[in-house]
Amino acid sequence: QSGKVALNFTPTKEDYQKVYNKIVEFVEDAGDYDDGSYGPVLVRLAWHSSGTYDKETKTGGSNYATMRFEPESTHGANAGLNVARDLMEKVKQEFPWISYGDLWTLGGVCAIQEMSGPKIPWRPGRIDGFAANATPDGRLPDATQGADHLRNIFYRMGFNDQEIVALSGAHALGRCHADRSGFEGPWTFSPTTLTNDYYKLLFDEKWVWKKWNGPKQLEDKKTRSLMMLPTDYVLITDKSYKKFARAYADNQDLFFKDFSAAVSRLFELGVPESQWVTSEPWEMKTKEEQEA
Ligand code: CCH
Repeated sequence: QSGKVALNFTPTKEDYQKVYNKIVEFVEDAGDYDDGSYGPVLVRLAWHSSGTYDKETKTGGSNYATMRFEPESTHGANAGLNVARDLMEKVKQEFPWISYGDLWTLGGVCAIQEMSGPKIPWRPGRIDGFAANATPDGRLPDATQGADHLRNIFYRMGFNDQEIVALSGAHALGRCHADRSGFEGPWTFSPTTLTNDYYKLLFDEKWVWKKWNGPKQLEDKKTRSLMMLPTDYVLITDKSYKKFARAYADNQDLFFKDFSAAVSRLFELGVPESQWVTSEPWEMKTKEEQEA
């Protein structure tokens, strides 16, 4: 699994594009899994591997891919991400020269772009670390909490309110699983396509507390088939968050632009400048662009 890989060549952008294309194959070959795509869970893996960053101590982040190690791999927040890590392991078998941090973040980039999202500028340079680099539990957000908790967590990574709201739009994708987080259900009607529907639904639907034995979550009164976490709902109750949520609900292009910038930065957290192989991040080509 770890061990040194003899680098008898310097990978180029084309080599990383080959990895990207292999990830596309695996994402699409999901059969009955969830909504027919591994895309959302790959986005969650990339985010949880990056979102442990602490700007004060400069620890955590995507550099060392420490989620490979216990106890980080078994932190409650990471429940279910073994699915995504196992999938990426298959890609790693074919491209043993790529670091896990580069592979996981490229997986997130690929998933977002292939699910109709914006281009996410990305560059390689992360290195594999050790179990000693693993981060303590509690660095990722707790969905049962409120606006101040989100600020504590995301300010620690170096993000502001606007970026918190933009990043949260990733919840247009995927769903909650009772056997992973305890929560249940998707946020939108199109969980494998990135849109600004997450913000639109927050404003347009009436959200009521779900009556069930699980953790506190909201459901849309009309269809009762969609969900919001307590931390999602604060985006329209907190005054500062709300103005950005409104702007993204009204303008998908603005959301895509801000989402792209924030995600690109998120995936680079914790990587020393000297490690990047290029000063300008790359735009990887989508499958569609290569077929055109
Ligand atoms: Fe998230 N997220 N997330 N999230 N998340 C969950 C699922 C996804 C929080 C809690 C949860 C971001 C921010 C937050 C995704 C991307 C992002 C789940 C369900 C919980 C709980 C897990 C399960 O049961 O499978 C909280 C709290 C925050 C606070 O801000 C950010 C930022 C991103 C990415 C930029 C994606 C995608 C999913 C769906 C995963 C899947 O398997 O479908």
